[in-house]
Amino acid sequence: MKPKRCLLIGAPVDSGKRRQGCMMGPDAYRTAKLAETVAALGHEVSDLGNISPATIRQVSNSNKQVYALPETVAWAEAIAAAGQEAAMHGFPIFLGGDHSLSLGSVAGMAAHASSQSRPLFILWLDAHTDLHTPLTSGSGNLHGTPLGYISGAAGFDAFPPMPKPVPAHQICMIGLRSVDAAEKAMLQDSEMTAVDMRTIDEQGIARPLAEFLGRVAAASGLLHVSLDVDFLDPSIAPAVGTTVPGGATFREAHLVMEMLGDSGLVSSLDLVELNPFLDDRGRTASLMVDLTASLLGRRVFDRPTQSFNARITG
Ligand code: HAR
Ligand code: MN
Ligand code: MN
Ligand code: MN
Repeated sequence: MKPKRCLLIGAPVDSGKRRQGCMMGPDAYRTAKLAETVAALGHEVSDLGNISPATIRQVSNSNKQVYALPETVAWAEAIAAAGQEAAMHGFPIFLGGDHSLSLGSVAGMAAHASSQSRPLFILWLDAHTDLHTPLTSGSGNLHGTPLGYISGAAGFDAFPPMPKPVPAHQICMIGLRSVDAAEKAMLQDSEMTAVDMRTIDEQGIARPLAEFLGRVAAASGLLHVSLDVDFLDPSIAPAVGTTVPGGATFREAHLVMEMLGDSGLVSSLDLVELNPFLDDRGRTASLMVDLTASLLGRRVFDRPTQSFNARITG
């Protein structure tokens, strides 16, 4: 793998839901030696430290259920600005923080992609679709809304306008097993690719991923990957507030990251929803670091298993 310049951006945003703890995420990744692990693979790594939210402003909000909207808007603004700047200099890795982080990271990547005249594709590795808007969310938890915002849904007036909403056919979700009724309705006539766990059981995880990567490559797209801890089965990744049984196995998750690494298409990464307060001796943090290592080139053999990859892609 060509060495990358990896830029670690700590974003301890914790306002996207009521249960606290994701604020400790960036330091858990540091403790689990993310920077050292990535550097050992031959990449250049700079830890940019933790960013702070922008100034908190009063924002309008018609759904009184919505939790911590002004704080989350302030985080999104700061994360988008830091991300866009970082993307000009290297490969941003956003250390969350809950998934409301992606309201900022993807906005920053969209602005960057637009400045490069490249289409932006999104791979969402998650148990959830996160397609709500501040108007449809029943829980009022904004970590359930980033794909709504990213895809240009209405109801996000409090947030900066998405620089360029990501077209539905450029979005792929893998790992789904908890989808609310309003989200199902939004998916109904949408061109988003939504791969649930049953599809993975029946077809394997490689096939739908290879299909999506083929489309990213054909469009010369940039690819932002958003990895939610709850994509993983709770038995291997307990440190998340919203565990859902029946998630990706250890090998399914590593295979996804290995294929993403081999594709050479990934241009930015979110590591989100880690709640170290819920972890078991750091094993979820360490697994997330190891998955990042698989994405960045850690392999059993130096030579990638080209023939197999060619078979599933072609
Ligand atoms: N759909 C539910 C809600 O909106 C649960 C969302 C949970 N989201 C995350 N990130 N944990 O995927 O409240
Ligand atoms: Mn600069
Ligand atoms: Mn999520
Ligand atoms: Mn989730």
